[in-house]
Amino acid sequence: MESKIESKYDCLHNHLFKFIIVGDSCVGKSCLLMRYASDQFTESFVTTIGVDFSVRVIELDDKIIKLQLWDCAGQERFKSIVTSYYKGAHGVILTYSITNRLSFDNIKNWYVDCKNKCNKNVNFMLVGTKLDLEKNREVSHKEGEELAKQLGANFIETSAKLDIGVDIVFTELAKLTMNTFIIPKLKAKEEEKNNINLSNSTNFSKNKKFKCC
Ligand SMILES: Nc1nc2c(ncn2[C@@H]2O[C@H](COP(=O)(O)OP(=O)(O)OP(=O)(O)O)[C@@H](O)[C@H]2O)c(=O)[nH]1
Ligand SMILES: [Mg+2]
Repeated sequence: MESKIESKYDCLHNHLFKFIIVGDSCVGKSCLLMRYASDQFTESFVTTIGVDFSVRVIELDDKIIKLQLWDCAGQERFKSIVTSYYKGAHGVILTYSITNRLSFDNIKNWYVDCKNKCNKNVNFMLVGTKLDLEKNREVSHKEGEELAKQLGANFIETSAKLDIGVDIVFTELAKLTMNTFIIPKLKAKEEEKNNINLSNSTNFSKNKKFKCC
């Protein structure tokens, strides 16, 4: 019964995007996802074992997009399991906590890992979490912006606790994915169709001329 419902639900989307969320342990990856997927937040810390998975369906440019969201554990001991989930990702959410300098310094390592193992055209969002803890800030907004520029990523600071900027992370990444992976394919298909029509009409006029003579 459950699989029937799932397969019916699967038919309802136009596109499926796979996003992974990576970064050091305790930066707030699971909380970001929990806020986005089920509008909840918890103060207690339960470290992710391996990977967790959520789904959210959104509408973008009149299309239904199913977002497959993979929450990757930040702890080093899960690294080899986690990296096996990078394959096929359309988007990467690189997370650090604005209250933790080391998590920011480690972003470059997460970036290199993903760059090596993900799709060639994968898009990156750099996300500074725990914006509500301004008094404990160790990484300035400007530093975040500069790193994002270096990595060719979009940048935003968020608070899962106060629900600030969370939706933007995912909708921006979905828009980037649409522009990188979907629109070029649709344009190529359209061009191919036009070329076929054009060559058909040329053949038709050639044939016509032949008959007349
Ligand atoms: N104040 C505040 N705390 C947050 C926020 N997001 C997460 N936290 C807290 O940070 C801790 C770690 O959050 P998680 O989301 O479990 O961290 P994680 O990055 O998934 O960690 P791993 O699963 O070990 O990789 C928890 O105690 C959360 O309550 C936030 O926006 N503001
Ligand atoms: Mg987690």
